[in-house]
Amino acid sequence: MLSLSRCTARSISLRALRAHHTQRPPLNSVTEHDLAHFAKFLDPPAILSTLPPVSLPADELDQFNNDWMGKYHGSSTTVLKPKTTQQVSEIVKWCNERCIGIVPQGGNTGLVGGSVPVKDEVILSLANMNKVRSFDPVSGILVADAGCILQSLTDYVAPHNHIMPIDLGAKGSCQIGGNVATNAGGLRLLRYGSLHGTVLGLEVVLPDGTILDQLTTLRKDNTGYDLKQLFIGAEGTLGVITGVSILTPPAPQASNNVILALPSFKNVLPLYEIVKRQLSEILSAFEFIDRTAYDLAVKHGQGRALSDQEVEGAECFVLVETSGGRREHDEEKLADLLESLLEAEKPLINTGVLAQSPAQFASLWALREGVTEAVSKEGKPYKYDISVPLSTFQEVVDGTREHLRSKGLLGDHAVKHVIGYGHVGDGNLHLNIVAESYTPEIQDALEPYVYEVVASHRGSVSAEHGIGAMKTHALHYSKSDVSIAWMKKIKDLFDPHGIMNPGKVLE
Ligand code: FAD
Ligand code: 2HG
Ligand code: ZN
Repeated sequence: MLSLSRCTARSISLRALRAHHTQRPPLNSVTEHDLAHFAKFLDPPAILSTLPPVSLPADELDQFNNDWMGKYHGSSTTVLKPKTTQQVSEIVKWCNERCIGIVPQGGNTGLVGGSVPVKDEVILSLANMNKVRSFDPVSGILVADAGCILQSLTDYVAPHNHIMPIDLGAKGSCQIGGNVATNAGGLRLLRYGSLHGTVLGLEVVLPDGTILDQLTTLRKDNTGYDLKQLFIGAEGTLGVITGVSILTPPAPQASNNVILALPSFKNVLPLYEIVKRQLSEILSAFEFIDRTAYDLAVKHGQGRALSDQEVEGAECFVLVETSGGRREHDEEKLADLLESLLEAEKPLINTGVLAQSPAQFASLWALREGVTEAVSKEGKPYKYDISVPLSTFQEVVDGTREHLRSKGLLGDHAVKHVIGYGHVGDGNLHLNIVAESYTPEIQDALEPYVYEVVASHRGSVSAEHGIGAMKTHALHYSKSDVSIAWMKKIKDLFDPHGIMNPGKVLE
């Protein structure tokens, strides 16, 4: 009976179909027979299933089937939680032979629907692969299981005076494997660059179950094609990342931050130029939130509100962080900057609020990092994570608001807010449309409108969150037909049966 559902039986026709990546045969559902196989090498607690003999109630799988925003919903019957790379390999090999789709899942904090099934694929959770494998305090090179939570790695390297090169609001839940799989950007990219640079090696289980061991700890290694780069940002469509080797920078001896209140968005760019010039090597973040984003963060208890006087007349805010080697030196530079900004003939800022203690430092950051959380508490968010020229940030936000108004969709019972925030230093705008509920009318008004705006600026439809299930149809706004055709060839080469995270990245 098993051989009937094995996709190997269809390999001849498959070969003909491979040229047409989208026409693969359908994937199979998990059966009791598959569970019996998994039980040969996984402990009972590692198999969560609504199927017999496990027979859990469906709601026990809700946290795995539904995404962080409550926007994307899968209907998987089975979640597997392996503890070792070998177990991951056994699972993937079996699923490949049986043509069962697999969704690798980290902390399930992704914002593009990539971490939950589109149908009933098996969810392969990395949560039980959470050990640090090695850390060298001299080089700062950390090797860890993919399921380690980002915050726990930050805590692990801190006593050795190192920090992770990546930081983001989801750090308490997201996993390093998920960060690598999405090539997450976050709040430190301006200083430490992207994971394409800081990840030194990966261990990956390929779609046929082969373990690709590239977990090296070398800073320099020019030995032909750098295969690991393919898995950074592949969102689980080419294999399961099981181990990560990453370069952690030394912890800065001094960190400061300040929130600057600006009367107009027009001032952001000239301000960025001045801040870059004056702070030079100690500038480590330049983040922006517009007034509505700030108000929502305050309304939903993210960070400490500034005083009425400090926010009066502010159209937007910029958070500047410095990280350097000598406290007095950095504080002097920041104080000089503030003085020159406030005393300028035509000041670009209304005021600046400087953190005076670690608690205030964290509170100012919370105002920026907490916007995502605040938006989710306020309503249902439509999230566009785009790269466009800095000079167009405000135009894109205002244009979207006007567009929705012209469609009669702005108001208490449809779209409540259109907000902009993000990583100015990286040219990355987060355009969030906060609605009362997800509706086809709002969806149709936003797309392709937003993507056409992005394309008109030769921007990217995904600056850092990825494509997931949300933007497969929009990939062509940022990638040429030739690029997409080569991406499909790569996908087919690694995963001819299309089992790895089906329906994500590529249609
Ligand atoms: P998941 O959400 O579980 O998965 C994301 C994708 O990666 C899926 O396609 C999944 O299949 C794949 N995947 C996960 N683990 C593996 C693995 N081991 N092997 C192969 N594929 C895998 N993103 C940013 O870029 N910058 C930010 O500043 C940022 N801030 C955020 C703030 C908040 C409050 C939230 C909720 C999200 C934020 N995100 C941000 C988005 C998200 O946190 C990141 O994309 C994060 O890297 C996802 O990690 P995760 O472990 O939760 O992965
Ligand atoms: C951030 O920069 C994250 O805060 C999340 O990338 C952005 O929620 C969003 O749209
Ligand atoms: Zn971001």
